[in-house]
Amino acid sequence: MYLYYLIKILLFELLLRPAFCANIRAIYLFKDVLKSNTTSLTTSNFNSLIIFGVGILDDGSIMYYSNTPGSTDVKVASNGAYTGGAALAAKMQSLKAAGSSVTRLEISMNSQHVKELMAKPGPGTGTPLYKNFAALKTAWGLDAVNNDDESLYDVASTAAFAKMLGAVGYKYTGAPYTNAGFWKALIAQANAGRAEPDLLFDRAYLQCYDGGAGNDPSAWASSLGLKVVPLVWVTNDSKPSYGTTAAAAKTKFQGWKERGGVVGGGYWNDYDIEKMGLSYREYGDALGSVFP
Ligand SMILES: *[C@@H]1O[C@H](CO)[C@@H](O)[C@H](O)[C@H]1NC(C)=O
Ligand SMILES: CC(=O)N[C@H]1CO[C@H](CO)[C@@H](O)[C@@H]1O
Repeated sequence: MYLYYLIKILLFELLLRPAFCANIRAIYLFKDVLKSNTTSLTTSNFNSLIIFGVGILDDGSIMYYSNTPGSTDVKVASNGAYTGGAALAAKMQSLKAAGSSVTRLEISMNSQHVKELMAKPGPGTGTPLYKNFAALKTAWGLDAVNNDDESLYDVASTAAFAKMLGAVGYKYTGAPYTNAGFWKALIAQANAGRAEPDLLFDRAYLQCYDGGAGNDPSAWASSLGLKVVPLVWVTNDSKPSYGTTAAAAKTKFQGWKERGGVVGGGYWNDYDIEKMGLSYREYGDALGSVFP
């Protein structure tokens, strides 16, 4: 009898628990990846890295904006080819290499030029934009594109863009802090005709700091029809009132998990962790203890 229960529990733990137990542990990389402590970043319990500061130009080229003192902006894809250089590609590829806890790499971008380019020349496979995203995906080993739209909020063109990226082979995600109506409509259009685990828009990283400080992840999950990944801002000297220590983050994540509707948690951002002399490991382990 005892053995029977033991086997039953073991089977549950091994086979079923991973499916029930969501465990996204994310961090946004605001700092130039070439200047970050990626050794520490990839060995601190995070499984999802989101590279901030990617943007599109009017000809469909893709930029990586540095956001870091002493760094320069780099055109990373143009005319259908990767143009970001071997060192940057090697660094990106290293983030998911053997020994890393990271299994998913996303790039995060705003909505600039999306509407114009979806109108003309459109989302076709022969367009510079399509080819540039395909080249960048291969060069950097990317899994998803994260939409950090905080201004355009145009459902039709954004859904067309998301589907184009889906055709390239990306997943699509969002970083909402407000305008749940937009995100709900976008998710519905992007995921039309799809079901788990084949959703195109498969993650919503919900900003729960600054403009989104009052957000309730559980309520957002209900209105979006998709469980969310709440984000908090690490200790920072820019807006200290939104700064969250690793211990405080753990308490917040635990509370949100108990209320339901969340599938992990994450942080804004690596730059501040390094600038403030904080520990990736402590922040990663705070997530690990709530979302193992
Ligand atoms: C990266 O972080 C680790 C852990 O905090 C530290 O031991 C190491 O010296 C750092 N490396 C660099 C290059 O700053
Ligand atoms: C991501 C971000 O805005 N970080 C800021 C934290 O505070 C420092 C100091 O004010 C800024 O330089 C960073 O940009």
